[in-house]
Order: sequence, then structure tokens, then C-alpha cells
Amino acid sequence: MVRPFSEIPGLWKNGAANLYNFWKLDGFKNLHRIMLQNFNTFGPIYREKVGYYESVNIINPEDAAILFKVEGNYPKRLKVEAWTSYRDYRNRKYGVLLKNGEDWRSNRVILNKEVICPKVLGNFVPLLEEVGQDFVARVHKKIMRTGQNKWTTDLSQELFKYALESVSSVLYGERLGLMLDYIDPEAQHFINCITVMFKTTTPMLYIPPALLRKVGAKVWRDHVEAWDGIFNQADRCIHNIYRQLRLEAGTPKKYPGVLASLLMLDKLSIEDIKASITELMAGGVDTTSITLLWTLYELSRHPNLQEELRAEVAAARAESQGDMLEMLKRIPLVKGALKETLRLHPVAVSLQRYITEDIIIQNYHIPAGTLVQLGLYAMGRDPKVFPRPEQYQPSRWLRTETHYFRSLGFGFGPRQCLGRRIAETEMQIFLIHMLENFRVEKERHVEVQSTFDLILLPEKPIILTLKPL
Ligand code: HEM
Ligand code: 2DC
Repeated sequence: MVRPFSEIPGLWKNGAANLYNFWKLDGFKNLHRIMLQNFNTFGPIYREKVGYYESVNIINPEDAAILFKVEGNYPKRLKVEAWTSYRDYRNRKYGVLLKNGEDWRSNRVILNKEVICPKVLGNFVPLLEEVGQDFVARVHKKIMRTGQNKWTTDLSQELFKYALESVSSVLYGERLGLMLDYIDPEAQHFINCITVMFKTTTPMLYIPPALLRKVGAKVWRDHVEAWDGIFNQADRCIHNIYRQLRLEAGTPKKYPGVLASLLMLDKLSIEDIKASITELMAGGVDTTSITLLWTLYELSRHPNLQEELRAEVAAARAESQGDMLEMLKRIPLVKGALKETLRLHPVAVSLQRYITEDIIIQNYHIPAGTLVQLGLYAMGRDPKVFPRPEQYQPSRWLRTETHYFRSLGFGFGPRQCLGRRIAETEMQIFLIHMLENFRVEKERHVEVQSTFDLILLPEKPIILTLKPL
């Protein structure tokens, strides 16, 4: 007998009371740990209502498979109202991140060809390769300046710049110059705005932005100011390319970047292109940089593994005679390391879909229209899903054990991360260069946990030491 929806365990009767408890537990910062705890209390499925936001939560890969098999052609994830409210407030178009239905699909299909299709990888690699080399040169210079043959630092600011430089070079086919000593203050402002934008989004997951706007709340004002900074900088970059393109008519000799390709293709309106390019630029900074920081942190804690990865990279370099595109095909353990990082330190605490048809999960009936969330952070740490989950083991992704609906860091299906190929390539190239040049070490015994600022971030600075090999 299939059990009814109303019997799913959990606390879903009093949204306001739950919001109060949530706030008392500092739930905003701890969302990932609270989800984990809920799965421990209620089992592999629970219902929840916090504030105005109601969902069914699942943790098993097999249940994720059920969810994603019915997602159809127009998958829809949780609407982040803070983000749509800003667009509505400022009269700006939604990009693919926020669109839904046919409008989303028609834009996404065109963007896929320019951003995520394997064919474009060859265009991205030389651009990303150059940024990777410049990053390494910059670190060598920093090490020289210390006079101690090593550099001990919190790398996060450097990684933000690396990530923005990488994504910009792919989008605009041009360098911003962020690997130099003196950088454009506007670019630094853009980076700061993204951090504020994510941080101020969190409370608005639970308290409607329309309400906060009406009472003139600071969090809403800060949020608007952050998006204004993001859009202004992206507008400047986009306008720049647009003008160049009009000046030099005719087909360019080298790959001109995603934006110019889209403009020349002439299949999306300029406003649609602007909206999605802005989202790609903003989505491409904290995500990859934090994932790289966590990876360096894990490698510093596992020196033997670090040597193994270095050996793999050296062999790949020799076999491919330096051809980066070839090299990327010969580094399975490096790729496993990135998957392992996203398992333990996912950027997204959950994946969500509004289901469009009734489904049965864990023998409960779930009606169409329900928001179902897969607890990605909780799944990554579940011993029933990943044996010895606390251990960082990139090789678990090489073995033949099942990977069925287990590698979901970038989401799944037609609505998965649009920046996935850029992110993966950028991160692989970064690790190749870092492993070839430096040993990464850490201070003794520091455990760093995650904190939730819409995306999961290290709760305190991660201090690492880089030594030239
Ligand atoms: C969506 C993760 C990097 C742009 C997503 C989603 C996840 C994700 C989980 C939701 C997918 C779903 O609902 O199935 C990550 C991770 C990254 C990363 C782990 C790096 C480690 C990037 C980068 C960009 C980007 C570098 C831009 C270049 C986007 C966009 C969407 C998205 C535009 C929305 C796509 C849509 O709704 O059609 N990402 N992301 N992401 N990401 Fe990423
Ligand atoms: C946050 O409960 C927790 O990739 C919420 O590059 C549910 C939720 C909904 C959408 C998720 C978000 C969470 C985390 C951040 C994600 C976002 C979709 C896209 C975004 C996963 C899990 C991200 C970081 C994008 C951001 C693009 C940018 C222009 C802001």
C-alpha cells in the first residue's frame, strides 16, 4: 500500500514556528547540518516548512533517479525570489538562471551550443591555459618576494581573481588583467558584490523580499546595491565587445569568445544575451574558486595523495607532449579529486525540482506541484551511499563501484549547471599547473567546516603554504 503524502514524517505544520526555531539554531548558517540532522531524525524522506517555503527532502541516489526521470523538458528548480525580485524591481530581463518554460528552453538550447557542448572545449582550453600559466607565475613572484622560498596565505582572494579572469577570458575572448599587481578597482568591486549578493540572498529564502522591500530592510538594500554593481560591471564588459565587433566587421581569425559568438549568431535578442552573459560572469567566480580552495586544503591534508596526483600529471604531460587538450584526457585521478571535493564540500547544499506529475518515493505518494529537494551535502556524507564518507579518496571515482546518481555536484539533466564545462576545464587546468609547480602544505590540525551563505563556504580562512618544487 502506498502511503499518503500527509504521512511523510517531518515538521511541516507550522511554518512560522519552524522559522523561529530555525533562526534560534542560527539555521541560516547551518542549513546543511540541519538537513543532515533531519535525515538522521526522520529517515530518508521528510517534509518541512520553514517560513513560506515548503518541501519534501530526499537523500538516496535511487530516489534522485526517480525525481530526475520525471523532470521532463522544462525542469524547474526552487525560485530564488530575491533574484527575480531584483530583476523585476530594476526592469531587467531574466537570463537562463531565472527563466522557466519555453522561454528558458529556447534560450538554453542556443547557449548550450556555445558554452557546454564538447565541441567548444577546444576553443576554451588555450584561453584557460594562459590564465593558469599566469597564476603560477604570479605565485612564483609572491614566493620570491617573501624571501623565504615559501608563501603562507589565505588564497581565497587570489582564487576569486583567477576564476573571474578565467570565465571572463572565455566569455569575452579578452583578458581583464587580474593576474597583475595593480588591478582594475571595478573588477575588485565586482568580486566583492558577488559575495554580498550571495550573503544577502540567504535570509530572503525565508522572508519574502517584497516584504523586506516594503519595510526598507537593510538586507534588501544591500542586495540591490550588490546586483547593481554586478550588472554595471557586466554591462561595461559587454558594451566593450559589442562596440569592437561593430568596428571590425568580418569574421575574426581567432576564437572571439562566447559573447561575440552569440552576437554574430544572431539567434537571441541582445537583451537575452546580456542577461545570460551577466549570470555566467557572476556564477563563475565563487563557485570554482571555493571548490579549488577546498581541493588544495584536502591535498595539503593528504601529502601522499598529492604526490600521486603529481605523478599522474607528469605522466600525462610526457605522453601528450604538452598538448593541453590531450593532457586533460589523461588525468582521471585529478578529475576524481574534483568530484571528491564536491562530494564533501558541494557548492549547492541541495538540488531541487518542482515535480510536474505525481510520483512515489519511499512508498509515499507525492503530488504534482511539490518542491522536492535532494540533500546533496547530506548524500555526500551518508555511509550507506559512500563507504567511509569522511575519507577523501579520489580513487573511489575510478573503481567500478556504482556511481549511479552519485556525482551530482553540477546538478543533472537539461537544467544542470550551464557553466559546467568551463568550471571543470578551468579547475583541471589550475590543478595541473599547481601540482607541477608547488607543494601545498597546511598548519597542523585545522579542521575547517562549511557555512551556508547561499552557497557553502569555508567557515573560517584556510591558510596554506606553497613551496616551489
Ligand atoms: C546552475 C553548481 C560553476 C553558471 C548550477 C546548479 C548547480 C551548479 C548545482 C543547479 C543545477 C540543477 O538545478 O540541476 C556549480 C558548481 C560549480 C559551478 C559546483 C563549480 C564548481 C559555474 C560556473 C558558471 C555557472 C563557472 C558560469 C560560467 C551556472 C548557471 C546555472 C547554474 C547559469 C543555471 C542554469 C539553468 O538554470 O539553466 N550550477 N556551478 N556555474 N550554474 Fe553552476
Ligand atoms: C541554495 O535552499 C539553497 O550555481 C536553497 O552559479 C535552494 C537553492 C536554490 C538554487 C541554487 C542555490 C540553493 C545554491 C546556488 C545555486 C542555485 C542555482 C544556481 C546557483 C546552485 C541550493 C549557482 C551558484 C549559480 C549562481 C549564478 C549567479 C548569477 C548568482
